[in-house]
Amino acid sequence: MPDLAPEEIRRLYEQMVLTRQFDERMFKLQRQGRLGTYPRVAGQEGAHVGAALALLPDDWMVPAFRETGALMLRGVPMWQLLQFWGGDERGSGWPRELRTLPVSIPVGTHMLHAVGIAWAMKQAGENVAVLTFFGEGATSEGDFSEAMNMAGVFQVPVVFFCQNNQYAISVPYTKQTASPTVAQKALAYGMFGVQVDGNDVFAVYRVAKEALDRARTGQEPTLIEALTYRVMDHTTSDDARRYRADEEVEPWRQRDPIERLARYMQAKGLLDEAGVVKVRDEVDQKVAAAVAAFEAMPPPGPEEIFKHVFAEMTPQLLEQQAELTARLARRR
Ligand SMILES: Cc1ncc(C[n+]2csc(CCOP(=O)(O)OP(=O)(O)O)c2C)c(N)n1
Ligand SMILES: [Mg+2]
Repeated sequence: MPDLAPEEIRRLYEQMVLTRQFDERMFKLQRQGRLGTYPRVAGQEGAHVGAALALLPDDWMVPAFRETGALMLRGVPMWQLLQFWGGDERGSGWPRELRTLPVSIPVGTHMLHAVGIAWAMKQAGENVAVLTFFGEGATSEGDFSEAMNMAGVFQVPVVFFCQNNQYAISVPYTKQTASPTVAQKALAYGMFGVQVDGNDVFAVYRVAKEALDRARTGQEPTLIEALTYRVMDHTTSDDARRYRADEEVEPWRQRDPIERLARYMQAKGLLDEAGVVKVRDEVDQKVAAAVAAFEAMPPPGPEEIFKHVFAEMTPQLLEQQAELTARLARRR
């Protein structure tokens, strides 16, 4: 057991339930046509929330796309995540002080950014660590190899956190790699690799904390493989029943990380039936408030298309922007 006070365990539980219910709501909103494609995280909260819990405020987080709970724990507002998955560019503009990069849809490319940030932090003499998330499928990308290699050679304070959920869309682990584990890939790059039960939030928190401490104090990178399972479809555009049987999924549902945490807390007298209902109701209200805030926001104006594309706009684009703004002003 890691060193967590009862109050911290209760907050962790609330955070995981919040992640689950928000994820569920995102799915429903997508089905109502109010959001775009969304990758569900249900069943993987133990892995990514547990890891993000070990971050300190000055550390950096570089996510992939299946870490909704980690982003929320880091302080990204729910309304902004709704904006992002609703296709609104403003949804990735979260506060810079969160030291959290935007969602990366391109598989694996962000791992290089994580190494770059870690290297920069080392150069600057800042004792902070970088935590980057990715799936097991991403470890077959060249970017993974380049990022791992550079981190090993330059000994930068980065923690590579793989949520091995057994699938990359329809491709199962055994068709993805001949390596028996993801963790052992660390060896080839001269770094420490560790495998952990990704549905045990305490175990994840402990290994992530150890790795982040090692990064901060010893400037050593680590690869963590959290074993978990994608109980849902790949995204809302997928139907996993077309390539896997219910019998395969069911045992993983039994290992649900939130249920496991709740059972532990009940055994320790930290949670009872009334507590479960209370948390669910409070979380429901938070999610409802976030959805209401999201829906009350006016859509971005057409002139917004010029933003977030170039660091410095070209003279021609500036001219086009002025023209469009003038035309819109005339119409309004
Ligand atoms: C560079 C790139 N190639 C392909 C895709 C299409 N794609 C999206 S998710 C995905 C599978 C990713 O699997 P994994 O890394 O295991 O993450 P998971 O979806 O299981 O969380 C693929 C191939 C993409 N987004 N980017
Ligand atoms: Mg995967």
